[in-house]
Amino acid sequence: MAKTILITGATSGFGEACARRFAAEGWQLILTGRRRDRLQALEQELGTAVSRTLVLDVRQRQAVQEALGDLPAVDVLLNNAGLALGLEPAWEVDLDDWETMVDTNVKGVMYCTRTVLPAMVARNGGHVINIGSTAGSWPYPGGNVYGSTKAFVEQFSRNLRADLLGSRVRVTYLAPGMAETEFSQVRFKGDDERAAGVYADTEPLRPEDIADIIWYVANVPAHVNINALEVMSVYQSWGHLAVHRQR
Ligand code: NDP
Ligand code: 8X3
Repeated sequence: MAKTILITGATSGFGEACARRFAAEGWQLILTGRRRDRLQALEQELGTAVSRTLVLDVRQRQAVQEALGDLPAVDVLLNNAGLALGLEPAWEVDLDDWETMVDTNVKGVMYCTRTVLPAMVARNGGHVINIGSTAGSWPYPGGNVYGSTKAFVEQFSRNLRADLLGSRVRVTYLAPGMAETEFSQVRFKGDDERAAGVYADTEPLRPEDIADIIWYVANVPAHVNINALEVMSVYQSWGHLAVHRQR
C-alpha cells in the first residue's frame, strides 16, 4: 500500500519540491498551506497522488486539530511551514513579526505534532521530520527570534525522541542553510530586489536538494533514525567571531 506524507507549507519552496518528489516515488500526499490557489494548482499537476489538500494556517490551534485530527494513517509528518520576518536588530524589530515567527515556527510545529502523533504511537510507526535552520545553531545579526525559533525546533525534535523511545516512531531534525525559495521575499515583505540580492552571484541550495535529502531520510530502514542533519551549499560556511574595535 502507498505510504502517505503530510506536508505543512506545501505551496512553495521545500514543501512544494517534496510534494513533487514524493509523488514521483508513488507516495500519497496530504498538502497544506494557506494559499488555496497554489494547493489547487499542485493538485491539478500531481493528480491522484494528492489524497487531499487542506487550506490551513498552522497558527490556528483549533483549526489544526480539526483538520489533522482525524486523518487516515500518516507515515511522515513534514513540519515545514515556517518563515522569517525582517532582519532588524532586536531593539528595532516589530514585535508583531516576532510573534508571528513564534506562532508559526514554534506553536505551529507543536500543534501539528501533538495532533498527528497519537495515531503514530497507536500504530507504532511513523516519522516526524522537522525543518529547522542553520540559524538555529549559528547566530547572525538580525537572526534574533527567527534563529531562536529554530533552536526550539531542534531541541523539541530531540525531546520527542526521548519521549518516543520504545516505539518505532522516528523523529528527524533537518537544518538547511541558505536556499533559494520564497523565503527571502517573505522575510523582506515583498522587496524582491533585496530578496534576490541574498542569492546573487552564488549558488544556494535548491528546494529539490532538500527534497532529495528528505526523501532519503524518510526511506532508510525502519530501525534507523537519523537524528539531525545540517546541510549547506558548498558556497556557504561560517564567519569568524565578531569583534568591535573602538580605534
Ligand atoms: P517558502 O516561503 O518558499 O515556503 C514557506 C511555506 O510555509 C509556504 O508553503 C507557506 O505557505 C508556508 N507557511 C508560512 N506560514 C504559514 C502558516 N501560518 N500556516 C501554514 N503555512 C504557512 O520558504 P522555504 O521553503 O524556504 O521554507 C520552508 C521552511 O524551511 C521554513 O520553516 C523555513 O524557515 C525553513 N528554512 C528555509 C531556508 C531557506 O534559506 N530558504 C533555510 C533553512 C530553513 P502559505 O503562504 O501558502 O501558507
Ligand atoms: C534560512 C537560512 O541563514 O537566512 O533559515 O537564516 S538563514
